[in-house]
Amino acid sequence: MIFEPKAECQDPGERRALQSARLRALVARLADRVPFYAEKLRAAHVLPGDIRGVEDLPRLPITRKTDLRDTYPFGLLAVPRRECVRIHASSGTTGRPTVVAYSAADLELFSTVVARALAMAGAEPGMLLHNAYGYGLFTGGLGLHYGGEKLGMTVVPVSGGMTERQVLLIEDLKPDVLCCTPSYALTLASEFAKRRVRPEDLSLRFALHGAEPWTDGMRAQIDRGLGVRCTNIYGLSEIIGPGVSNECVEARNGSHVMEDHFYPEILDPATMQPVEDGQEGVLVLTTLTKEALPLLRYWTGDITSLTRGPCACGRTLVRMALIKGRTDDMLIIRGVNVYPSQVESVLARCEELAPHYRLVVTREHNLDALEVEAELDAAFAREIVRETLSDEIVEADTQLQALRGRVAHLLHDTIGVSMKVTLLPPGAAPRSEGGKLNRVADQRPRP
Ligand code: DLL
Repeated sequence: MIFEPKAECQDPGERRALQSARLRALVARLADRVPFYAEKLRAAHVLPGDIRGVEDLPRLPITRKTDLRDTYPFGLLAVPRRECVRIHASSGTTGRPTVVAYSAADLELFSTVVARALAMAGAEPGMLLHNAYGYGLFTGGLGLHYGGEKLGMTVVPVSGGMTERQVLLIEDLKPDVLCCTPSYALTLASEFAKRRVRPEDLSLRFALHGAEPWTDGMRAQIDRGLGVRCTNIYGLSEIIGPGVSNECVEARNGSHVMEDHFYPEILDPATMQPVEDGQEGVLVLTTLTKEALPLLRYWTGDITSLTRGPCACGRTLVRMALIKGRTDDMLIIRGVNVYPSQVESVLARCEELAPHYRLVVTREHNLDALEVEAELDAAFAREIVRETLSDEIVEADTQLQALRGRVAHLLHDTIGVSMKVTLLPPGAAPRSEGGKLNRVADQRPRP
């Protein structure tokens, strides 16, 4: 089902006219209400009346996370703080969180775009939603909650963590739809496997995963492990939270961006110029309709590409590829750019490995070195142990060595840099306990 067919299936030319009108109004409002932007526009020699439409976006200044930090907590608001009805925040890796604020109209927009996302993922009014995103300052829990209610679903506000209770509620309440981080979906799948609950006996049919990068390899594991057809949900607090884009369950071939509200551009990080459709670069988003905290050309740091054209679901909204990583995730290993998601895709091709791993970055003689700790698949490990017990230790060891060599070879061939591969016993790699999972241990000395 399509939640807002008129907007989601609009003729692209008509939509562009709407986006342009909204952009003109936005620039005028920012110049008028937000001193930070008034100053930025002046410095860029742009008068609000100069902007004809989205084709003029490259003339407008970029907004970065540091701008939000520098004006912390409420310096970028375009309405008085008392007109805001909710605050969220995203915890950065260091220092203060980034604080964002919503007017009543913004919350309405938030639940509308999440309702659209849920419908894209296969959800329908009357279905039961098991919401395992964290409630609180994080936008995931409350975002999916109000979106689910808006679509007409029955929402179970479980929040993250306490896996025992999650599993019990899924077995007893029989939800149709699950939402949580992809890494936590794997935790839930292995908990069901431990209890010998077969995926086909679970009530779940659809699942929305996001808030952290994942790959098609992980998607296959989740589909199989939970008996669902899962889709990608993308978003960030600064823009609204979840619901900036979502894959449709029909095609699962790129996430439809709610581009009538959030205008996407892809920029080459070296030249800062827009790239062609299909080319990778950094996603930059402009909020076309937000009231309290509108942002011009926000640099997400997320690497993806855009595709236009007809989609099996009938929507005309532009699609973005799965996020490859963030510019600040990128590791430079002996001159080669490596994203954790590339390593993950390679590991997913080896059936002797589980979808759990850790990357350890160290520095030796001024060169970065990458060690991949890949966890053995439990069934494969059992097989090896059986062989060991039957006095075929040499054989088992040879198998492991061969596997290590094959994985290292595959990584080198695909990514173009050699990495040390260590095999971990089942259960040894970090698991998600509900929130975002950090799979990279950076042990390089701090500059
Ligand atoms: O993670 C919002 C969200 C909640 C999205 C629930 C999806 C589901 P922040 O905490 O502000 O907001 O983190 C935003 O997380 O810039 C990306 O780097 C990453 N991210 C979010 N969704 C995805 C995704 C929420 N589907 C940051 N794939 C973003 C890859 C994602 N990375």
